[in-house]
Amino acid sequence: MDQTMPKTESAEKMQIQTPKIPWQDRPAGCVDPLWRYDANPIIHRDALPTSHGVFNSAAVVFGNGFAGVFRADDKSRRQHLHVGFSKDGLSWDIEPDPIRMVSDDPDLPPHEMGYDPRVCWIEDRYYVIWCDIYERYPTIGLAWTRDFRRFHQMERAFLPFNRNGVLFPRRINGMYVMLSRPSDGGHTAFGDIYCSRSPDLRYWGDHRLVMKPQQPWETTKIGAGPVPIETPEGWLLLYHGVLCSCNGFVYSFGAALLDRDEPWKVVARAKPYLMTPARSYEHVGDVPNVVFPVAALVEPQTDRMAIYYGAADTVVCLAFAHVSELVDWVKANA
Ligand code: BMA
Repeated sequence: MDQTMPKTESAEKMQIQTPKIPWQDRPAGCVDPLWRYDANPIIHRDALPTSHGVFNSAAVVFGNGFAGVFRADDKSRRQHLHVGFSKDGLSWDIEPDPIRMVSDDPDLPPHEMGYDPRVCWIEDRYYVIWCDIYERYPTIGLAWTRDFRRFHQMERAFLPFNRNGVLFPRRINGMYVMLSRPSDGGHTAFGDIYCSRSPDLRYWGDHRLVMKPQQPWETTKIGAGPVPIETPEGWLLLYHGVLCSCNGFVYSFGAALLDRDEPWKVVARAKPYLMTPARSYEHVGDVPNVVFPVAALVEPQTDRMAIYYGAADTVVCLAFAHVSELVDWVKANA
């Protein structure tokens, strides 16, 4: 349940204090289950000297503060992963050079480009999962790290074409579990969320369909967002959904609850979206009309949740919610 502070032996020995996650109270008059940070965006497109844009990025608790893996597209429009650190989760130092992964296997085709990273603590280390560009085609890249300095590249989870791989933060009935979205090599005009299981994070099987688009706001395709959050009522999943308007794609996001033991089974799924592009920084940018949730920090003792989302494929933004209210909202709006 506690995703905010991995309880490693070394963390206990070092008496690391769990940092407070970013937070702002719900604004007066707001009746929505989720509200935006009033100083969005928190990371601007030119955060790096070489960046064309910084967006769709993941943050986790790390030591006394936070670490993140950021999507930064450079000025030749190559998509890179960069590591960053923060004391408060709001103001970030992002390394100017992309992450260089290491591997003991000389036969493993090296990671070169990738995007939309998620970061997940499982048992004793952090796993990074992203859309990897392998010989020009998208598939699911995986790596692990303990220190956000050395990233160990693992075998790619699937053949092309696949995107939006998201790991569950613990084994379920002994198996690692991943959500993903089979796709094509372009701006895919379809997409459902599938669940796969693995005994070792290398060989994946037991593929099951979880959800297909249902409502008009998500009618073109859907894909998992942040690492699912375990609640007594099921795994709380935020996911993006895409509508194809006469002016192109519109990316919103919604929420569902998945069964705790068999997470390919949907317990409840809200019909309305949770957030849709509605601020100028979500409407205007490289790709207009995109809100794309990638990470969620949770503070179980306060029920607080801070959601990192990319806006308009240009900047990183924050939104807030109470976990229990979101769960109630999903059930009430299913
Ligand atoms: C998807 C991915 C995301 C992006 C979105 C909207 O296919 O490329 O990174 O945010 O399109 O452009």
